[in-house]
Amino acid sequence: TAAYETILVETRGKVGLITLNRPKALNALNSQLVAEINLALDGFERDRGIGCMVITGSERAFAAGADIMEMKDKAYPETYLEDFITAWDRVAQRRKPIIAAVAGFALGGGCELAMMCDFILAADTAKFGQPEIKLGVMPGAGGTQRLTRFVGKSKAMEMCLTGRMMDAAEAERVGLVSRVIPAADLVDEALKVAAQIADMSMPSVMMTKESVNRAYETTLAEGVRFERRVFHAMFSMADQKEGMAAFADKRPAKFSNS
Ligand code: CO8
Repeated sequence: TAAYETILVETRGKVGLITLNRPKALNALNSQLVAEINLALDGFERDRGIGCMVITGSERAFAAGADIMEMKDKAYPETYLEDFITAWDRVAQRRKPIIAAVAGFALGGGCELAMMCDFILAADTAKFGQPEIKLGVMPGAGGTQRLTRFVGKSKAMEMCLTGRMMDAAEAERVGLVSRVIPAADLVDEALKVAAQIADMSMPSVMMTKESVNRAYETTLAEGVRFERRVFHAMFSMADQKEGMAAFADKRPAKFSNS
């Protein structure tokens, strides 16, 4: 069991829960925290008993961005040589689903981390923004790309150029978050949704995630072809037989992940 210093890592049944835990810096994402998230996700991905992960922060902040203190004195060759930020991409490359449960500030790298997850559940207190422009830089962990795909050019451009924050209601209206939940219920609701996903056939869940993500990587025709190949392949799975037999028998399905 690894000793984590910047996050809390728990399992709740078939769900892996990661709570960002640098309260004094509003969960600013330093390199240690990103490394620890990756380590925790590595463990959950290896664990056959885990079917879904949740990443959350505190009531006040999901994460107020990359750690400005850590990066302010970096020079260009250093950022290039250490491949600054590239480790973050590993969150987006995971095969099992990850839900971001966001309360309070999700700014800069915090907003980018939430967007790397598969969907975002927002507390009514959530505030999203890409304020890097105010620091004399710009988003560096996918913000200019992912925010634009979520909310369209006009709103993404305005937010990245001005640093304006979006509240939870606006974020839901424009499709950045899937749902808004009263802050007091956020983590319980995220764990409930994650448990629901973890009870499905895990190969079906992972293939579904892979297929939805294809929509962002290829043309419609190629994406639909990819989906059809995967769909046909599912008829080789015991879980397809079980899921459909259970429906016919009017009983709950019991999936074996095979
Ligand atoms: N980095 C480091 N420390 C931070 C950060 C941060 N991003 N955000 C807040 N803190 C610290 C503050 O310095 C303060 O520390 P201290 O108590 O020691 O002075 C503590 O957290 C509490 O913050 P505030 O006192 O400022 O709290 P307020 O409630 O007054 O304000 C805000 C809250 C509005 C969230 C404010 O803290 C703020 O504007 N924070 C910075 C937000 C920001 O600019 N984020 C973008 C960062 S840049 C970025 O993410 C680039 C991404 C590139 C990819 C990632 C590369 C690794």
